[in-house]
Amino acid sequence: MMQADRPDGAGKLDIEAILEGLEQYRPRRRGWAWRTGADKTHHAGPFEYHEATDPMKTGTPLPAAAYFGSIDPQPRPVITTEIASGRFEDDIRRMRMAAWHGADHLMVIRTAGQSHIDGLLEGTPQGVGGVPITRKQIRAQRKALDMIEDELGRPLNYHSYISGVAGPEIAVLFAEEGVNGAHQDPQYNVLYRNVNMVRSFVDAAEAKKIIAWAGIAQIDGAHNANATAREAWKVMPELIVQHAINCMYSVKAGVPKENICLSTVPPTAPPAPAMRLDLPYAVALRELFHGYRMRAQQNTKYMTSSAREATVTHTLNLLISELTSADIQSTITPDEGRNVPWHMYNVEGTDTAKQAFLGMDGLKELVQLRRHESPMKDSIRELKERAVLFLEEILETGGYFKAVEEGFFVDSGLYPARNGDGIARQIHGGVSADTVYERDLDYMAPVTAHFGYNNLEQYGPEAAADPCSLIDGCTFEKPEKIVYIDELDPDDNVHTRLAETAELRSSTLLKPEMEWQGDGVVLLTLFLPTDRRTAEVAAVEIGNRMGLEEVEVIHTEVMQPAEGVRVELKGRFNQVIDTSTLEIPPEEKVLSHEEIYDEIHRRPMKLVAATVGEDEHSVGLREVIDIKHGGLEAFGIQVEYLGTSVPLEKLVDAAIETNADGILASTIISHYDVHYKHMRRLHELCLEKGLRDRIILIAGGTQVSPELAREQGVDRGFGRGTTGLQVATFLVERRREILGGA
Ligand code: Z98
Repeated sequence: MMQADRPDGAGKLDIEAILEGLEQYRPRRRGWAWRTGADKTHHAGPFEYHEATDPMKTGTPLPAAAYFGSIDPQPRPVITTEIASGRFEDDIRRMRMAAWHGADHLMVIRTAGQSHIDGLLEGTPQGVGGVPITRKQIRAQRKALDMIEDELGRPLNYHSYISGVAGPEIAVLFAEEGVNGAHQDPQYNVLYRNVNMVRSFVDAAEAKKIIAWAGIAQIDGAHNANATAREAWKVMPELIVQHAINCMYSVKAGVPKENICLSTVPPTAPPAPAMRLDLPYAVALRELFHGYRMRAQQNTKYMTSSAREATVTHTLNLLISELTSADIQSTITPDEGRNVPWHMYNVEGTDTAKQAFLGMDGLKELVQLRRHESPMKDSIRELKERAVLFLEEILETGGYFKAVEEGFFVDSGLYPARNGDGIARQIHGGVSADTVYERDLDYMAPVTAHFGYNNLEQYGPEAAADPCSLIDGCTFEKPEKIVYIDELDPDDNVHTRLAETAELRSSTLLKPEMEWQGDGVVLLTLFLPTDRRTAEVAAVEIGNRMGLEEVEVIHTEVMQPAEGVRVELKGRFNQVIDTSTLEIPPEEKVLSHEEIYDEIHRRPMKLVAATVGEDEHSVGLREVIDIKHGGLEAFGIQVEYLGTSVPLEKLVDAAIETNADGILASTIISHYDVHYKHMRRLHELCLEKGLRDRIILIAGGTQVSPELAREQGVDRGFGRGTTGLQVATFLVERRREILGGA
């Protein structure tokens, strides 16, 4: 397998060491970081890039980079990965893997609906139903990301959600701990988490003040309407309205436009004619929300358990992102459709985005959107009109709260049509209803980034401008005032979890994992020539018989109803392998294609080749010679192919006549070790003719053992599966030994 060749990471992250001294750890910067260098033309290997950004110091290039000198150019948009394992200590390692592939926006999504939590949590409990985000987790992850930033030479944005009735407290926590991006949208709370609408908007104003102070980039929640509505492509006008409400509310609370990111989502997916529906929508958003940023998320509404299908939808979505210059590209991973939030899918999603953007570099110089011609023109105009009418109707109805009471939102009708299936909430209903009070006249809060009335005048102009000067700074200015609580629960915490897997980090024991260290999870792909239902049950039986535990079918796909089904299984391999007991042969080194090619062009090489004795099997030899699959010809090596069943004497004479550098003798038949006898004879003939010390002898064949071949006197034997690159490498290196020099 070819793998792009880059320096290895400097050892594994030491998770235990990261957890030490967290009490004193302070984030080293605040605020969001965009990629730099987008204004320059970049060069990588043989190519010029028109839409790239500054490269990283190291990283893991795309697989095909192996053909282009292991280049790893970085596209223009920030690339997001969502980490969802629920164990922050394992997520740290996953963040590093994704960041090495090019993700610079690490979004931590809790496995619990954190919006349901009405206060800050301390420690790192696993809890019931998942892990919420806590100060300890944030601090540990921010610390790890600071280390990974140094490794890569690029800032990494850390992100989570400011939602629920604890939203303002969470915002404070995020500002204190150097979180760089956050979802914040009061409409999300109202519609999906049934938080009281008045409370939600008041809280949002305070949270947004803090977001503004901390330079956090904000992502809204409009896309959730698409994910929730029954006929999701019909909610486009509403999506525009939701974006508009959160954008304007945020601007009024003081968040700069360039930190407000619309959470855009292409509303539909194939087999719908997705591009015709989704592209005009994306263009309309760009035009309406001039000056704001676009965070493009992949469509998740129409995602099944097929990773292939999800990847194609993602790629089509990336084309829209390219054409409309998305600023942040989310790579919600194909695992969404089948609930397997595994390391490799974070990396795959990141690579899909990087690959597609690099492949489309400069596309907009080549193609133009037919913006002002039908049907695009009409679609855009129609969408804008519907959205504006929607906003007007909200005003006529008596405002946003009234509209929510009347179920205007997440209705599956294409506005102005309504299906009456929207989400309706009541002004005095929901979580924390009627908990908003007008402030008393003497209300005073000595805090930074405070929203609303604050009776400070009596303390003079300095206090009015900087309320927390009254208490000698609050935790934003004086982080030493933060009360850091490590762990509260002696049993349910990160140290007990790590103790269970300590051996896997400190010994030669190895266990497969997909999500958490030592989980033992493996994925198997099978084809079963039967119907779907039988295949599902049979696959589990096969997994059980293979010794896997907790076997589960995670995907089936009918190839043909009677002929068979593709099944993907997950299960647990609950054993450890001790790598110290493995016999690991040294990896065969090959020279790069370029090095061989250059050398052959400086110092041409000629060979004669044939199948020898009575042997008519020429396919393997021809494959090694022919240019088609990267054989010797591909490097410029000249090969005189003499045919099949060629007597050894004739082969040696031909080598002498043509002044060849080497002989390739292919010998498949192995009865009575005839193949080895041929090799010995070949060696002897060359000795007799006095050319053995200057000719390279290579014997190949399916039954050839390299060691036994050497014993017969040839320079090298090649067995089954040999490639042209391996043979060319040997030829070049052997000739260097004979003639000297490189
Ligand atoms: C995304 N893949 O946006 P809970 N606030 C907003 C949200 O959109 C979300 C939450 C809070 C999606 C992730 N979004 C889904 C505006 C969630 C999360 O209630 O704790 O799950 O809040 O990238």
